[in-house]
Amino acid sequence: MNDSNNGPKFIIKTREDRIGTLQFNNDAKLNALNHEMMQEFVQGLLDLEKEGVLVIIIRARSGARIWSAGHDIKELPEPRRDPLSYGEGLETLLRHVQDCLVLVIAMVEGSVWGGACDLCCSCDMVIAAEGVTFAMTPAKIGIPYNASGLIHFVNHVGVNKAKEMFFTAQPIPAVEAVSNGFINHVVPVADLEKFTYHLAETIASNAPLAIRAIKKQFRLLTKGTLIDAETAEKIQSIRREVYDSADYGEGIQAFKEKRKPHFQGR
Ligand code: YXS
Repeated sequence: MNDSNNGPKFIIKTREDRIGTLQFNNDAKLNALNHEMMQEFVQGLLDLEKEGVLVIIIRARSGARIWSAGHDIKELPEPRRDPLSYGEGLETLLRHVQDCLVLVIAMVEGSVWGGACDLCCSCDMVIAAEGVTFAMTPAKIGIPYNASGLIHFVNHVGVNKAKEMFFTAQPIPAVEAVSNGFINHVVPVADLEKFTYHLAETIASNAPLAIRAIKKQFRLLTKGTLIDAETAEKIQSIRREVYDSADYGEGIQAFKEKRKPHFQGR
């Protein structure tokens, strides 16, 4: 935790000239994204924007075994409440990253789980150290994920690879992630920081207004295909059946009790 008693507890915000850095600071819980941490993260993005940085780098501490274990499972809502609704912490965080006026780069060391993979997808670029893995695990826990999240993955890796990530919930290695377009570069861990900050400086040396306008256009163009109201309602009812189910509660309970879940399909 940060020393100062009233500063952020779970995020370390630093700035060097035009490059800002937000570092996860929740090692005891493998940088699992709890609500307080996500709020601090969003505040850090907004503060760095106000301070006039041109690029923000998101990272864990150097040498981290796990970059982030994803959403804090113990803070997921009880059954009958959408765990990924528009106003929930993770969704709000992902939109802030995508709507941030400056470029956001994920610098990844260690393994990445669940919603933290979507956080990487929501960044403008991802630079990973060799040995990094990405595991998309909602199906392991019983979570129906959500449409905007699925679009992130389809945009990055295409429908087939996105299905494989979600249906198997297995970690994919960085070398595969870079070949299918999920990440931009894989570098030796010793070069990760130098490579990422050099890339950030290169971007920061270009025209900020043009970069901002291009980022905004990418955001609008990658929101996914327009769907009619009925389809939107159908998607919501498909998802509701899952987070209303006994399986959803069982997945979370099994994690808390450190045992394999027994899904009944109801
Ligand atoms: O037992 P203690 O109290 O020491 O705590 C343990 C874990 O409970 C805790 N921890 C977490 N707590 C809350 N939320 C998490 N996501 C989370 N992950 C870990 O950290 C302490 C050490 O964990 P442990 O003993 O399992 O460490 P390990 O080295 O044996 O295994 C590391 C992992 C990451 C492989 C393992 O912890 C794990 O599988 N964690 C869950 C990863 C995951 O499925 N994340 C997705 C969360 S849900 C989410 O992000 C979205 C809603 S969704 O699913 O839709 O994508």
